[in-house]
Amino acid sequence: MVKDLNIKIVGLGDGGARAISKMIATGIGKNKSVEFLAVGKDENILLTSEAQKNIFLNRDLTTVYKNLADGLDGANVIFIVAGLAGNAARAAVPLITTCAKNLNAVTVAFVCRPAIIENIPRKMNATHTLEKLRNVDTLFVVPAEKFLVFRLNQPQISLDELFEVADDVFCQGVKIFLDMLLDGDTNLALFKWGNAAFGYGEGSTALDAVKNAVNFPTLEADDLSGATGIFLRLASGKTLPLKSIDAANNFIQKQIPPDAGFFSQEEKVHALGEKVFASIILTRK
Ligand SMILES: Nc1nc2c(ncn2[C@@H]2O[C@H](COP(=O)(O)OP(=O)(O)OP(=O)(O)O)[C@@H](O)[C@H]2O)c(=O)[nH]1
Ligand SMILES: [Mg+2]
Repeated sequence: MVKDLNIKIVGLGDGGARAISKMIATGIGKNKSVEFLAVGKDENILLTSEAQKNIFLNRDLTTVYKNLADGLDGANVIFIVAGLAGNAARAAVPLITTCAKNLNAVTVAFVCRPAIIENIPRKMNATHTLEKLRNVDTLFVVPAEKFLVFRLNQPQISLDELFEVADDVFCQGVKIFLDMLLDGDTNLALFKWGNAAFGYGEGSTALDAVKNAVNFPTLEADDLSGATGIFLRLASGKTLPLKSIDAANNFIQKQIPPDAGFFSQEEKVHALGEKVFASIILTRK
């Protein structure tokens, strides 16, 4: 059990740095002990980064490792946010997972696979880095094309616009995960989910919110039937009637294998008002 969570969120490369800047701008993690680090080789991106610590990536990996170890010191949860195909991810992921091991920290990665139109060296980087990411405790991989589904009404979307969607979706994913890490005693061993996916939905009832969450574009149609475990969090400003929570839980439980783990948690958050917000983290083989 961990009493005081110390969370570090590391953005790797231009993509990762942009994603964490958005997290900082939208106030993610501001009521928890969260610190942001940006790691990259583009000085312009690092100069404009709002992260508490910016680590310049160069060929001197010993110094980079030392800077990372300094930046990550004290962490018990480390998030990695990156475009899988980047050179920053390729260089820094093994260093971060080594630091995490030394700190005995739980590692959670949110990464996007390169878009189909990206070049072959980048795709090879992605394959290489994905292998290294098998060492993390929880891994969310979203293919870039998935982000198109969030903008079906915008057929002329550019690659840059697509990555803006990616940043928003990663903000949402990190927020979901942080919300599930309750303050006070947290059994971090529970947050080692392996190959995972997340979904998010809102509604006027718990059931509506859950239905929307399972239809979140990052989830596949057969994700529930193949799930090994589900974590569901329902949050609302109003007190949810037990019957409504039951309906939401049942909706999920009847779609997952009988031996899949199912955990659900409710939280009253005054600022949320009348709406119900459902977040799902799903684990799969
Ligand atoms: N989430 C997000 N992903 C991005 C963004 N821009 C690019 N990507 C994706 O991330 C991958 C890595 O790109 P960068 O983040 O620029 O990589 P880098 O580490 O700076 O290294 P280089 O490969 O040298 O550019 C790309 O192949 C894209 O798939 C962005 O703004 N946000
Ligand atoms: Mg780049």
